[in-house]
Amino acid sequence: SKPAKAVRDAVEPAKEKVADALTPDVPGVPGSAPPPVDEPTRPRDPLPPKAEQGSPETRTATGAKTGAPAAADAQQGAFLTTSQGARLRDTDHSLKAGPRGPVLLQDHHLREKITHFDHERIPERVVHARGAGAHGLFTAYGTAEGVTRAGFLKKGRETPVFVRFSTVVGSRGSADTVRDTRGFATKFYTDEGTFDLVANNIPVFFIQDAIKFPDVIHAAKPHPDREIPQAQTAHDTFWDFVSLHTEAQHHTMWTMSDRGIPRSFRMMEGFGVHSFRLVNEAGETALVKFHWKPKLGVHSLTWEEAQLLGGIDPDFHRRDLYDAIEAGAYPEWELGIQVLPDTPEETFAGIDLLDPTKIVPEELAPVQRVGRLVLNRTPTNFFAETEQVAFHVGHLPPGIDATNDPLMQGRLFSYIDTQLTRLAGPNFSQIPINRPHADVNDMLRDGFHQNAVHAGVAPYRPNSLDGGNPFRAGDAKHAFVDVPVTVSEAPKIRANPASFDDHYSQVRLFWLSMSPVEKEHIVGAYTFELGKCHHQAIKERQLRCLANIDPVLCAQVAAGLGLPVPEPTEPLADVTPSPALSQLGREWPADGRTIGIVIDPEGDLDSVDQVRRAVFAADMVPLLIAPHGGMVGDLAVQRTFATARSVEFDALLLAGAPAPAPDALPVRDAKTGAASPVDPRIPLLVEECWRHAKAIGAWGAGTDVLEQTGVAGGEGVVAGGSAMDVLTAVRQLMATHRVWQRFPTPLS
Ligand code: HDE
Repeated sequence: SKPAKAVRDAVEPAKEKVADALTPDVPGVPGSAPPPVDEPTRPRDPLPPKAEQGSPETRTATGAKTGAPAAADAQQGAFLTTSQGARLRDTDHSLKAGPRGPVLLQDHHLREKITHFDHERIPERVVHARGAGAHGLFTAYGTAEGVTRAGFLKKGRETPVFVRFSTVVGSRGSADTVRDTRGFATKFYTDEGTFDLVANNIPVFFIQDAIKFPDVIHAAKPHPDREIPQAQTAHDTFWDFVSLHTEAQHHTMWTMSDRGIPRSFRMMEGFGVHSFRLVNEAGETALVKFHWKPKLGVHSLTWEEAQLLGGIDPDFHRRDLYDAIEAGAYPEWELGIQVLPDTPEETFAGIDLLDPTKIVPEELAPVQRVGRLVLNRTPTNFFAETEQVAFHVGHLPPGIDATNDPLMQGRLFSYIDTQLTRLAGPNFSQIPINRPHADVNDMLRDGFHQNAVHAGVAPYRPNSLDGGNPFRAGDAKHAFVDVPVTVSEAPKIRANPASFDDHYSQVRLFWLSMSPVEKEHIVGAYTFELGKCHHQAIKERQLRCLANIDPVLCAQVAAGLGLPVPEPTEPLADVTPSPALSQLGREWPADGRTIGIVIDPEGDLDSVDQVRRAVFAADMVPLLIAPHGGMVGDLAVQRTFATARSVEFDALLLAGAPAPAPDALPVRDAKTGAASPVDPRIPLLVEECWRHAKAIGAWGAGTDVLEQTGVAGGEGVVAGGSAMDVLTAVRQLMATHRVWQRFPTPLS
């Protein structure tokens, strides 16, 4: 078809330049040349390379580079080429024997294009398949210098990082807001070698020994026969496993708590789980637990929000991360360490530091802040970066070492092993996102996907041919030295230490540390998940586990399931709660939060504009919701009544009571049956925001909507006064994340 006139005119000046690249009609075959330029835009100079494309190339002893110049990167030039750089005239038609004839085998471009496409997918991660990543910068405070000689923790040192957040159970295309543990893996590109802190948002794990990892994951993944449910723990095999392996009860309760449904990656803590061993310049060691503390606090969705989002916006967490970074509301965390003495027993306050199902309460060992992480750049290409990034617990710089935690020991083997398959061969450390920023001078050679052009003839040492290179580094040259921990004389044995048998005390500690409303959510989660199980024996077995944790919890869940309350089989542990575990009771900045503002095109738009600017100025995101898209006066509309849903807002403002669209069904007052004068989707917004305990504010005609929906005068509902007064009050309410008083609960 002929290009539209506007497009033709726009590309006209480019014709001359492009004409050189075109061949004329094949003699005797009229119309064999493509029509004069039918491209919608004109050729332009190559884009400047993106920052990460300038990341260090793989270096070798002699400094040989990987080869291709940066300008060879895809989609950087004006003309389409084959993978070999030959310019293409046509990529839309196969080479055929005549216009109606069969396709010729010689059509190399067709074969190259389709073959490459056929191989575009790689295996997804066996766990943590669904993820989102971002680049950032870590700046050290210097407060860890006494306990570790790691250079990146020295005062003021800045280290580039890449972080990948993930769910554990679901496939790559599963929803973000499912109830699950979240991964929080950070790659520090330090100048002493890469450090990967492969963490989760839950500080304990399901199992104590890596040999059981395939078992717990088989149990959590969809059933092998029907491959359902996707990304859920609410099914028989999961609960069969955790009720039979009572060491899993601690992690399971964290997953059933609000931690299992985070509001945002930006509002999650991260935990290294295992104890690590730090070593300082003097060779002294300490055991530490790593923590990430989010600037915005730890906050969660409600279960109903999480479920709604699974349908309305399955990419909710991914979108939230990218939107925040692109809006300049850079997510921030502080890295913290709990420093614990490295004694021969490897225990602290009676807690076995090698047991990954145990925490050390912050009240017993405070988290000392050692640096700040800011995520400030979204990936350029999801596959190249987020999908191909490969973390490994064994990527440790000098000054940080592993411990004998049997879970950690298994992880030290597993990550590189799975990546050999996932990234097809042993050279994935040469993929740009995985390239260390420290000089690499290894003697690893050849293999699939070898990108380096290694010079030299002697990849062995000692040698006398390559000038003796490479030499071994000593301590003074920042070598990694394994801490010479004494291994006790003990028989080889497949057994755990006796302290690993305590499966309930810290679960009770967690439960008792929760506020009443958090407890109610936990009861609701157990009741929902066990209610989805079909096997009676599994529900009863899990109730017996709950009986060993707390009688109130057990009785509440049993009541919901309609089952008798079992007797505990172990005495209830005598524990001291840890207030630090609760998400409530503090105030946090509301940076990057989203406020929905319902506007009436016929109403007072000046106050809307004023509020919108004030929301921006407070580093939050205002989204205007109107009956139709496009512009309302000078204001751009971001959501219409058709596209807005309460779950994407942290608070709601009503600047008017817009009339229903002429074709909308009337909404009726439940008591009087009278038709509502506002669009029916506005009461839905208000009711959901009320139910999810979000701050609601209204001024002018907007207050009529509050009256109509019956929420006027309720907790956390601000009405009347000027638009700016309402905004100020709503912002104050947002500091506690939700209006918790709306959830009266009998639990305490
Ligand atoms: Fe992992 N884990 N894991 N894990 N893990 C993987 O490595 C494994 C564990 C964690 O965004 C895999 O490259 C074993 C604890 C994160 O790319 C695999 C055991 C913690 C990620 C693997 C554990 C984690 C993974 C799958 C028990 C928190 C995603 C793909 C012994 C401290 C990293 C891959 C990313 C990924 C093994 C337990 C965190 C199979 C054997 C505990 C955040 O190697």
